[in-house]
This record gives sequence, structure tokens and C-alpha cells, in this order.
Amino acid sequence: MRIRNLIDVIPPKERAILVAAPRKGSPDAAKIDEHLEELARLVDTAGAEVVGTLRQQVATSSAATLIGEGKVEELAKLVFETKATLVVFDEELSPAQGQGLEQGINTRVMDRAEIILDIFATRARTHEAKLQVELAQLRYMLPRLTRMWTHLSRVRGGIGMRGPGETQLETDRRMIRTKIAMLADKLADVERHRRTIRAGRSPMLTAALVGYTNAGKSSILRALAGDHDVFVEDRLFATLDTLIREVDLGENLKVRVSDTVGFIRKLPHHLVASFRATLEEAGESDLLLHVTDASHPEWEDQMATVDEVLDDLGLSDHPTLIVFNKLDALEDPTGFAESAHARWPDAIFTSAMRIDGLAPLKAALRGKAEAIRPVVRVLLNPADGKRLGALHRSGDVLGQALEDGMLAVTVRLEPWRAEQLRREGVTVL
Ligand SMILES: Nc1nc2c(ncn2[C@@H]2O[C@H](COP(=O)(O)OP(=O)(O)OP(=O)(O)O)[C@@H](O)[C@H]2O)c(=O)[nH]1
Ligand SMILES: [Mg+2]
Repeated sequence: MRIRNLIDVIPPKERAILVAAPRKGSPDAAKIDEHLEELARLVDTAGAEVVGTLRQQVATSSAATLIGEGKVEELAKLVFETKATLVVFDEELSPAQGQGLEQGINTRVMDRAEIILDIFATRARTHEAKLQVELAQLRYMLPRLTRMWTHLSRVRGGIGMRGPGETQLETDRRMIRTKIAMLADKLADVERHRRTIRAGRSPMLTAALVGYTNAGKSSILRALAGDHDVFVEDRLFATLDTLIREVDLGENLKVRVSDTVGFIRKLPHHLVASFRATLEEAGESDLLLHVTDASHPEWEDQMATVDEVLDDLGLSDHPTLIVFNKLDALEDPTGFAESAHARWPDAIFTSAMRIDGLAPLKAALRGKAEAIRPVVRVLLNPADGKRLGALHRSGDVLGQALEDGMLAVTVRLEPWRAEQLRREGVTVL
């Protein structure tokens, strides 16, 4: 689609200036440097080079340009001096603010949400992730069409080229709305399909890795499953597509672990909306593994962000195991573990980079798997082939032997199934 390409990819070697303009006295204002650093990583991931930064604590934000008039001039000067081709705001800009700023500095302006959308657009691989990103992009674009058209005339380089007339804009808006409805339909289909697949899977403990981007979720899955095809990278949003692996925990215990997109501060709400189905799938799991990078200076804020997103998804009460990862990268891992343990008594401490660094996690998962499907002994009439077959299908049969004329089946079984057998008059020990 013609318009979509506009925000698809930032052309290589864009020269970006980063702007942080939090409200004076807000919590964000105390963390300007940290936030700019994260924005720099996002911009780098999107493929642009950072050539300057600008900070302002805004007392009253301007509806036209967010930052004050004097600051806009300063920004224009900085753009000129650094030959910047792009200005990226850490704050979300309203469509009017984006347009006002572009007019003021005569350079393309993006906000954090747009950069994240851009990264997602270049990284989505599966059909579903692509649909979700495209849907989020179109929803983001709809109120900003006039501005997008300005970029188009610039890209085409036509001097004096004007934006489209109102009729053209209306046509495009209609086209985008139709496309949004179509994508939403297609996504609903994909989700239905996924539910069918899920329903057909064999019963097993399921755990979903969630956490801030770059915390090491995929590294943990890779190490647990011994699967080197799991993609790991020291970049933000390395993973966009849900990946599921069965992990053998030993002692006849297994867990099905899923890994999906990471969270970030100010995750664009269009993205959360589009990825809702993917993220909510985490809620179908028995357990969330909330992974935190213990070596990151902002780990506490990152945990809080993850909690907010989980809350937003209605998952804040879901059984969750806190996993502090990258302990190997800490100077004093013991000290860290002790103080974190005081606040999160059940937390697990891991390193995906060390041999046996995941042993504590495996042990915890074994405990959960045990609890979910304890081993029981079922005494069957040897002629009861039907029940024996059902046991093999619904549980993990560990052994069977004839005892006093009865067939004693040792089996790992969900408690409700054991209960059902008892109700049918079968002895379950
Ligand atoms: N030192 C150290 N580095 C780690 C550890 N676990 C992961 N990393 C590194 O951290 C970076 C990010 O790891 P990923 O596994 O891709 O992180 P993720 O949470 O899946 O990130 P997203 O997919 O972007 O959300 C990579 O460079 C890993 O090598 C660890 O235990 N110790
Ligand atoms: Mg990942």
C-alpha cells in the first residue's frame, strides 16, 4: 500500500536529534538521561544515527509544539548545525504537535511510539505479527494523514509540491478505515486458529516468559530448551513472534514455555491493542515468568513498567514467578540476591549465560509441574482397557504392574482427573 511505506523503514543513515521534554516536576523529569539513553538505543535499533540531544522540562506544554517557542528555535539551530534529518521526541506528540514542530523546524519529526512501530514493522516475521503491526501502524496514521502526506511530497522531492486536496485525504482515510477493518477480521481468524491448536495440545505445565525488552527471555528459553535457533540479540525488541518450546525438566516432568514480545516504557497503546491477543495468551498459561535484568541500572523501573502492562492486560493476579536474570553481570550477586529476596521471597536468581545458571529456575518449575500433575497410583480392573487407554492419553504413565489381581498404574495426572476417577468408583492412591 502506497502510504504504508512511508513509515515502514527509516532509510539508512538518517541523522537523528533526540528530544526529551517531560513535564517539570514529573517522575520522568528526574530520569531524563536514562530515558534519552533508552531512546538512543531504540533509534539505533531502527537504523538511525544519533547526532544530538536536547532537553527541556516543560512547565505548560504548548498545544502547537509541546516545547516552547524559544526551544523550537534552539532545536532548529541544532538541526542546522548537525545536519540532522530527523528529530525524535521521547514524549508522545499529538497529531497537531507533530505538524506544528515540523513546520517550525522544517525537518521530519517522529515520537517514541512511531519509532517503536517502525522497529516492529521491520522485525515482524510471522503472518500474525505482521498483521498486528500493520494494524497498529494504520491506527497510528489515521489521525496524522495530513502530516504523512507532507513527507510524501518531500520524499518525491517536488519543489512547491503541495499536499493533497481534501478529497484525496478523505479517499485515503476511507481506504485506511476499510483496511483496518479487514486486518482486524484476519487477525480474529488467526486467533481462532490458534485457540484450536491450543485446545489440541497434550496437557502439561505451561509457563509464559514476560518482561522488559532485552531482559534475557529468549536466552532463557534457548538455554532451557537447548535450542540454538531461538533468536537472541543485544537489541531492543529482538523477539516479536511468539515461540513455544517443550522443555524437559528431568524426573519425567515437562513444561511448555512460550516467549513473546518484550515490554518497554510507554509502549504505544496502538501496539498493545494490536498485540493484545498475543499478550493475553500469556494469561492462558499456568504461570508467568517475569524476567528482570538485574544488571540494568533501571531494573526497578523496568519491573514497574512490566507490572503496569500486565495490569493493563488483566494479568496482575495471575500466578507469577519473579526471575532475576543476568546475575553473572553483577559485581555483588550475593548482596543483590539477599536484598531482593527480602522483598520477593519466592524470587529466582538466574544467569542464562552460565552452565547451570538456570538450575534454580528448573527446580522451581519442577516443583510447579509436580503440584499441577502429581504422581498417583490408579488401581484398574485388568480388563478395563478403556480406562487404561484414557490414562495413557491424559496423563504420563510412569509404570504399571499387576498387584493382587488389580492393575496398578503409576501415573502423573491432573488432580481433577484423579477426582473424576474416584467419583467413578476407581481406587486412586
Ligand atoms: N551477562 C548476561 N547476559 C545475558 C543473560 N541473558 C541474556 N543476556 C544477553 O542479553 C541480551 C538480550 O537477550 P535476549 O534473550 O534477546 O533478551 P529478550 O528478553 O528476549 O529481549 P527482547 O526479545 O528484545 O524482548 C543478549 O545480548 C543476551 O546475550 C545473562 O544471564 N547474563
Ligand atoms: Mg526475545
